[in-house]
Amino acid sequence: MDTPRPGRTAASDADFVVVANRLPLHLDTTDLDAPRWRRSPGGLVSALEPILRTRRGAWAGWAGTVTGGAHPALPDQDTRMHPVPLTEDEYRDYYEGFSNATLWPLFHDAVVPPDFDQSWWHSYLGVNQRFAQHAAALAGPGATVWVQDYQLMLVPAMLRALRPDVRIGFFLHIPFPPPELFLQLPWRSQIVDGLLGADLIGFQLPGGAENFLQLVRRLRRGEDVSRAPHASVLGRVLLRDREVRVGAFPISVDAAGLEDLARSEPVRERTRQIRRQLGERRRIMLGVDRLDYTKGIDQRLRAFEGLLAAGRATAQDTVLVQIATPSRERIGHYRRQRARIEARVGQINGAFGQVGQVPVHYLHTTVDRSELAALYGAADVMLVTPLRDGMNLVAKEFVAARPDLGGSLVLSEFAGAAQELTRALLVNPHHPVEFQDVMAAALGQDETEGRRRMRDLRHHVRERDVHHWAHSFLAVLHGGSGSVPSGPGATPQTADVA
Ligand code: GDG
Repeated sequence: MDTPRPGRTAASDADFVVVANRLPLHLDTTDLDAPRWRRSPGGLVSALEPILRTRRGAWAGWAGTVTGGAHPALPDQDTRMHPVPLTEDEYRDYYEGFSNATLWPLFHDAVVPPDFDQSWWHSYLGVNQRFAQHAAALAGPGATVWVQDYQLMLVPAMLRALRPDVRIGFFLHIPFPPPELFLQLPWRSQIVDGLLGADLIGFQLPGGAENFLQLVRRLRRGEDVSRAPHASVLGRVLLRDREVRVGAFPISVDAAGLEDLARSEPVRERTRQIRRQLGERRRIMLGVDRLDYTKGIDQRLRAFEGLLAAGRATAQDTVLVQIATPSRERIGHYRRQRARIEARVGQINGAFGQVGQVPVHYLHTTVDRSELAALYGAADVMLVTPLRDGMNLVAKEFVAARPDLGGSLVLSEFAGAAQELTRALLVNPHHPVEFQDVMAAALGQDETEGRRRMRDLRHHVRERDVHHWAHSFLAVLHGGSGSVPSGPGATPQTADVA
């Protein structure tokens, strides 16, 4: 008999619940009198949607507005979506503060100094508790709950306290830092205890999983931590009453979907148009990033400036298109980063451009998915050069969008993707001379060699797509070893994840 528990309602019948900071929907308030829900497509949602559909699924997350007022009803096809409200203060303290000015920089090598603030921590605690309550209310008896990312690291333990019957997975999308960095965090033990509420903790890379296991050994001496690598699982933490598995599950993209888009006639026509507009004979370099200090946009611009200054490229023969998507704009480090980048673009165009021909096209905007695919198709060189990145989906999207085998990928060693995409041209973005050399090598790459590399990269991305990622995580969460057959034909393993 199913006994009522705190936070549960009569409607709590979902078999599979995703808990993420954001819903894959947002409220479009362009018309303030008639706000409307719109879909925010992305890799995570395309991987999880089939599972949400075939099992009684639900997704709990913030809808992206702090209006506080009542939301309009969700469209019929989206009734599995459950908005978790945030107040204006929580947005500032939990989201901009603790999540993005404490955890984000700390977990990215402290590229900028993290701020530690007690009131942000309190807000993080309160919001995590609310997410745990929503998840507890949605989950049916014995359901599977998959918690996503650094904003919600306390949810696994909070949820377990409310609902010991559910199976809990946690996946971290950003890097997990070495213990000596993590230990700076004043609330380090609470975060580790929060994560250990899960049955399976997934990281992007084996290195992140190893960092976490080492940390647990240091912080919780009584516990038995064993390293027992088997497929995706790298180790286990034996708690008094249960076991937590720790593994690496590199995320990926909807490769088939992107390839279809890239092959569509409107996208191909737009690619040709972009090439004509930028100059048929010019080589096109492309960067696509959220405007974040971890993405290395500034270093990339400086390397390009170096090439121009040395005469290894000119505005007549080369152009760099940089899409910088607006992100976290109220946070000081982000505002300063934007100012630095825009000043650098002005400087480069001022020094090396001429009327009608500038070397850098900088767009501080979000473009739609088709435009993005067309840009990927137009690029001779894709520059993905973060200083630190959990994975980096842009690198994998570029590869998926090049069925013509054209274009070369310059990829930072410090992106998680570099561990898989070893046939890219790898670069240390901190090394200005090497950066310029690799850029020049990519611009001058022999076509046959480029096609060979692209074929290998594509083989990898198509085999290890986002469906493979979701199914291998869920297979381990349900007791498997994590070795799921890969490739487009191997998609839904619903028997495995049921
Ligand atoms: C975190 C981790 C990890 C960007 N501009 C536009 C646009 N995008 C899309 C890209 C890509 C996504 O945003 C960015 O993904 P990344 O992986 O590059 O970076 P983060 O946002 O930092 O993501 C990262 C990821 O989580 C997943 O686990 O890989 O390491 O930091 O999909 O295409 N999309 C459209 N217009 C744009 O202007 N349509």
